[in-house]
Amino acid sequence: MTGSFGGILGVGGVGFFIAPGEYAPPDPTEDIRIPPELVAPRAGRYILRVTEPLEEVTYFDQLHLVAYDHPDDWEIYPDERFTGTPPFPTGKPFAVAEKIFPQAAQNHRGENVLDQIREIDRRYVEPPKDVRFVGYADDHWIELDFGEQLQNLDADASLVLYLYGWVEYTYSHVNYAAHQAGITMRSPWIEVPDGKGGWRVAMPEAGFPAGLPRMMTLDISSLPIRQEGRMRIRTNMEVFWDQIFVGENVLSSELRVNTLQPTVAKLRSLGYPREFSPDGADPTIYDYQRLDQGVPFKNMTGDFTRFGDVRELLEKVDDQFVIMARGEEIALEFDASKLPELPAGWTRTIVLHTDGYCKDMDLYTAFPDTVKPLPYHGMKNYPPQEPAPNISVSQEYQRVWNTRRIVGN
Ligand SMILES: [Ca+2]
Ligand SMILES: [Ca+2]
Ligand SMILES: [Ca+2]
Repeated sequence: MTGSFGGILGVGGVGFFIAPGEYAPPDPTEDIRIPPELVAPRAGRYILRVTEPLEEVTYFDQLHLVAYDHPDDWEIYPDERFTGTPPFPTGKPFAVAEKIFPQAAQNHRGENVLDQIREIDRRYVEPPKDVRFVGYADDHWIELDFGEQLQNLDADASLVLYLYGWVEYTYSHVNYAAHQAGITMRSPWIEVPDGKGGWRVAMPEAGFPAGLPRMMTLDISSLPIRQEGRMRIRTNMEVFWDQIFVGENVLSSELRVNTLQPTVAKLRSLGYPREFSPDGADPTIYDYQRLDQGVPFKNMTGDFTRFGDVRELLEKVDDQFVIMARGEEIALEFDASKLPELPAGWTRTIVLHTDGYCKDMDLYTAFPDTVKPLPYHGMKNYPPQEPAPNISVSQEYQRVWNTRRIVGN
């Protein structure tokens, strides 16, 4: 079976305009659980394609699979979400055995939305969009009531909130315009009852799903919700919630973890997978089987990584990147036979671990027309204010690998 799931390294965006003189700090790592139906090995190999269909440059520093072997009544999801500021999520696994769904859910207009958040089915709790600014919405919330279900949970067990959804990303130039209009984006936060019939902020930064549909996770052990079981998730972002539940983290030392480095990693030209909607709903899905070649995108000027075997560049985090342009892909294969046999009653969850950055060509993004300046892990933010350490190593890497000059238009 083939299929696509989208949007890696949204968290590693560099030069993204927040306010004049202020750019969002990138989080270079992302751990993405690959939907089990998409990752069944074929002839003993996991085969993946990492594509770049957007008008941007991607800098991949590291890329491998992590195989989590566990009892088959667990589901594993990494600690992942988009947070605007550090500390960034750890990427470590959470395990859920019993999903606890809200008994009631309503939106900011008081409408019952329980049905929309029960299943992952592209039926969402939808935001009241602000039509002037892509990615922005009016202040809104979803109110969840778990009833008494959380009261009898082990008081020491950590509690995790699972939110499956997606966001309409905004752009640097939209942030600029919104800033001019006096509007500030506020990413989701969590409120709990204040004991006086109102609500108070209990977690000012909850994060959001990093782009196209995926599960974000959030440790809410510290939230005072076990007694009353009520909380609100509130924001003015254009975010769509598809499924929401909580679960105790049942992870134990039983978990077995193995890492698989790619046996094949080839950088090459691809084209642009066509977008479609199977049901008329957003977001569209990329169809890898139907490619367009001519897309009226601009080019970023700079030295990109030469085509061919790039395994060496993806092995470790060393600021030596696969620098990839739009319309290109990395074709990856992993040898599944290197993994141990699964005990009876166990299953395997595959997570793609990536480390790197990306940069778009928006007019208000920092250095939107050039591959340089190259990001590096020690930088405080982008654009880096100091030159990268080990400049001679970096120059040698660039001389050897980045021999494919593209000139912008
Ligand atoms: Ca991360
Ligand atoms: Ca590297
Ligand atoms: Ca749904």
